[in-house]
Amino acid sequence: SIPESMREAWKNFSVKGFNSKETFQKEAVRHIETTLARSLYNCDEKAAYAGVALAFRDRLIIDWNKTQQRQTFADQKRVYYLSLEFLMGRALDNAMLNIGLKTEAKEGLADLGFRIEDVIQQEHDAALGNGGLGRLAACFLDSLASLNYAAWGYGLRYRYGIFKQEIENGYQVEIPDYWLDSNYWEFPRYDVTVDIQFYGWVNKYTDENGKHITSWQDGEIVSAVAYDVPIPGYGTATVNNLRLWNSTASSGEFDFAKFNSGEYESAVADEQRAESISAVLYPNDNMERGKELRLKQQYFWCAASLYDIVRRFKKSKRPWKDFPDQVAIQLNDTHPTLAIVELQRILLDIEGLEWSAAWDIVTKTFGYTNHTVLPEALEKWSVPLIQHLLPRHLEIIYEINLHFLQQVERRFPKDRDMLGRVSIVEETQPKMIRMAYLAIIGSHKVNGVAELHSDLIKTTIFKDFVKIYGPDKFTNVTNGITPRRWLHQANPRLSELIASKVGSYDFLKDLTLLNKLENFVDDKDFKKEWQEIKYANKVRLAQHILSATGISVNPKALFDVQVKRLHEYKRQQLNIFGVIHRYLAIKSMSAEERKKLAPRVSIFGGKAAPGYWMAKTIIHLINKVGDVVNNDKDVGDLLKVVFIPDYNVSKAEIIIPASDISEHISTAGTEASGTSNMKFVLNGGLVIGTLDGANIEITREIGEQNVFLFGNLSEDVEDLRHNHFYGNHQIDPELMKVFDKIREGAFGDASAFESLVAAIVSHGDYYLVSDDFNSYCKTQDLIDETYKNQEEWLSKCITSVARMGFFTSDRCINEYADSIWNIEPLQVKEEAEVRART
Ligand code: GLG
Repeated sequence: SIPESMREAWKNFSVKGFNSKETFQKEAVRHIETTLARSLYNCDEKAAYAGVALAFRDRLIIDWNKTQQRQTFADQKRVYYLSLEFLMGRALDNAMLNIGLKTEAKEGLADLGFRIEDVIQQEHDAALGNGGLGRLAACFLDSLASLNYAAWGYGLRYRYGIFKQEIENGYQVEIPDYWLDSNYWEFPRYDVTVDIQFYGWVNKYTDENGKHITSWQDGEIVSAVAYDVPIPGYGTATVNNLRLWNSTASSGEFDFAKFNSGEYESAVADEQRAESISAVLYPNDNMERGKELRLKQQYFWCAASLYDIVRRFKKSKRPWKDFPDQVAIQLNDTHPTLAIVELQRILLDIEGLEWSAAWDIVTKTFGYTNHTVLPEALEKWSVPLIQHLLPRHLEIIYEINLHFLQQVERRFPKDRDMLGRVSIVEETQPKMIRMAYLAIIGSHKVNGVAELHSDLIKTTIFKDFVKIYGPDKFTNVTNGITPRRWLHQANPRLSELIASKVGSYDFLKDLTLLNKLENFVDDKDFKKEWQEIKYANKVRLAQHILSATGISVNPKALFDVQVKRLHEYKRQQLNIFGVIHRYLAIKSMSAEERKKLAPRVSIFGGKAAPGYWMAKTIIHLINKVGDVVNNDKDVGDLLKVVFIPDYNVSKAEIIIPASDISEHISTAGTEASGTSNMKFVLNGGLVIGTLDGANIEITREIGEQNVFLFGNLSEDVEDLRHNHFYGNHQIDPELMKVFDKIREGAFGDASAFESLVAAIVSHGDYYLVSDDFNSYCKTQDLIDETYKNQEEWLSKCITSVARMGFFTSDRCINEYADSIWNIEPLQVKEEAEVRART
């Protein structure tokens, strides 16, 4: 329908995007001189970064436009990944590598007087997530684009990401992370603005034609404005979209009447209330706190995203029953469960469908991923709160529940208790809505994130639902990580060495090709190079540690790393008690014995939720132990203890490649999967771990002889806990010595650590720290012994990397596509031209 002459004109002038060093330089300098109004004389590294980022953003958006057009013309089914968290980290390096123009940028920058490494360092992390769940979403976006799936992410554009952590006198201090000033990777879409309603009341009436109408009326309106972030695939022209919603006062709502009548302050207050919805990321990992503003965030984001998805579908003019053939929506945990209710509301109240036709569409559209069995993380919202904020949605939830319970009653007429157990409504005071149950009932598939976890949800928290729906509704998709960021970008030298052995960089698109490395396990030169790379990575980390903490560590020592969110179930306390045990052992050794010991650096990092006292106490203890051990002349280089402040994605990229041993030591049955375990092994480090989450599958893939396993099994945990309370609970004697030392005040004021010790000695040791202590320490001794034989150690590392192919997020996304979303990739013709050259 567009006239030929117009097409021609557009074609002549449409932007091509740079593809060489010179054209890159031209674009970067143009942005520095015009967009940023700087020049040769006042361009610092920050400005250079901004210019390069803007040049690459432009480059991405050209392919973004084409991708969106292509996907629309192909009329393809799209997948929408709804996640309250996207822990993206830095974008520039990733964009350069995925497009394949890093070498050009590096050389171009050098001519202009900048080192690319320094420029990359200027970028502020996009830290819109807490931990594994948010980073998984980011890895998924990378794989979806790299595999050419038509996929959009939907999230919130928080003004404040996860707080910045500082350590003062050994305590965690939280600093707000205001990151938007320096974010060059988004496009505001003021034309994509959706009005979102809250509060109000439900009006039911019969119209002049005798039709029953239900309408949600009045209340408060807040606007959602779309901000788009381009997501480049690796070695393909596909650039997908991450759409983040920003809340503002509705333009109709900023009350000029109030403003003119002198109520300026109250008009401003409305504005601020609206903006507060997308203001902050809740900083809790694996823990829900039931705050009203959080529920507002959830509805705001679900409603805006669904409005967008439905509008896109309606453009196709297809009948409603086709909706699930065009749209798959994946719920990343229960946070977006209200989307189920919102779609049902749209279909019923706005589109006028019958209940069962609408519900059929809804359940075929949604899939739900569970990420945890921890009871404190399972979301419940109080009925009065939902009633107040979303009155129509509460009605619909009750009706969903009614239909569901009737169905259950028919199937299990004799099981009276069943109804109470599986009801969406928990009969407490106040009544609570169980979001996980609603998510299961409203989805066609439910998946866990590692085999053990997927089995556990079927036998524990969702057991009744397996009886009701049968086992096929429940499935497993073991998590994965993107090798682009977590190998190629974080560890370029190792990536290059691997490419030189396996023949090309194709392993970054098909990670199973790593298995060719097994041929080189005995190759002396190869091993030497491998070892040198690890050493260089350790030197780089040692430099970071020195500048961040003032502690000097020896890169020749064994680096033992535990970096992840602080949580009792992840058991950083077990690690630090083990460190104290080691310290006491060193103190009691003769000089001769000390000489035989392998020097070790124990490295910790991770944030504690600001309200999680016990987690903060563990950080405090780690720092206090460090103060004592690091300054003890008897100990010297034999043991150093470091807490790296403000662990985030960009720090992970420095820390992970430098690890010899990393710790994944959760109480068996508590860590759904873990994903850092995969990153560490992929970077040539070994792991010490419990038989939990993905550790089990990693062991199966790389071989038991290459993993340091210890501790009780998940099937024994319940009995052990029971015995702690009703049997004879004996604390491990070696652990008792550690506690005695703490209580003596060896690490400062003993009262600061009382609750930490009491949790184990007097309150039942819920996380089985004492039960696993002995086997943990013995396994650490075995690690010392093994490390002494560097040849053997290196063979283990190389063999492990060779067998890690399974853990790419590409495999994981293909499984979701086949077994849950039923979508096919959309092949890109230009792909051949867009090679990854770096
Ligand atoms: C969860 C779990 C992790 C899991 C991650 C991604 O605790 O074990 O690896 O999601 O599925 N809340 C989380 O971070």
